[in-house]
Amino acid sequence: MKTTAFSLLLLAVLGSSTPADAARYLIDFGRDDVNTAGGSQGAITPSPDVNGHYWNNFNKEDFNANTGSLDVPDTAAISGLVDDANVASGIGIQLLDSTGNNEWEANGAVNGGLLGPDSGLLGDLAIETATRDYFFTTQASASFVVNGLNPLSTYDLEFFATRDTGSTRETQYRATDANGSVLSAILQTSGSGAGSAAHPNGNDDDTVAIMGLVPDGSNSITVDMLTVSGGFSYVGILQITENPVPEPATGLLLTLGGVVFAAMRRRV
Ligand SMILES: [Ca+2]
Ligand SMILES: [Ca+2]
Ligand SMILES: [Ca+2]
Ligand SMILES: [Ca+2]
Repeated sequence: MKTTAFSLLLLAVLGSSTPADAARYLIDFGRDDVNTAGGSQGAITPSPDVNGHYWNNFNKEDFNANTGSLDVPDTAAISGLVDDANVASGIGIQLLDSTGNNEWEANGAVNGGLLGPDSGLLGDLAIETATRDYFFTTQASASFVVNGLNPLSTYDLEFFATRDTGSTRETQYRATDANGSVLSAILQTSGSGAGSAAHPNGNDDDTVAIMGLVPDGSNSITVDMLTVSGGFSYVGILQITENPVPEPATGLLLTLGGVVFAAMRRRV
């Protein structure tokens, strides 16, 4: 899996202090119109997948069953996400109707979603039912909230999106966390250079990540999806990694202090 150099640097820094058992949540944004005559846009990602991982599906059809309509209600939400090992959580995702415009729509493979994803390029996110469909906006921005988070943890958000088409399109993902840090990353979904030789006009080889986010006072992180160029922005897969809080350093110091103190006393 390719990520930005910035993300890799952060990953290297964070990796030194992050326990190996960080929980990961996989969310497939898209559609469930697999039985539609004339070609279907999207499909549910079944769990477990071929890698043994469990997914959460955020499908347009769960909120708008008309397969001829792309509209996702702008207040749609999912809750009770499971992690990739099928452990339940209180985490949810709430779309926001921030402007009163039609912010959220959904589509898929007939309109540039990725079929036949390559695990050599996308790692274990290369699951066709997840890469083939997506949520998108034609607005300047569309936002959602990740809620039910642990205020003591930090979170990394990694995004995959694609739309195979000739025009250059870029999506920026941005979040402001409880410390006031504004973190963002831009992904080219479409146009020349978006993908590998197999899909030169559609991203099939990149994800972007924003890392180390601290939930706000409502145990939430708000993500803004910004249309940087080309008139559309997209989200096809969101991966949320919850980094457990490292053991308090003070506890370790106190323990060491106690050991040193005891040893010194025995010498007296
Ligand atoms: Ca909508
Ligand atoms: Ca899907
Ligand atoms: Ca998807
Ligand atoms: Ca790419």
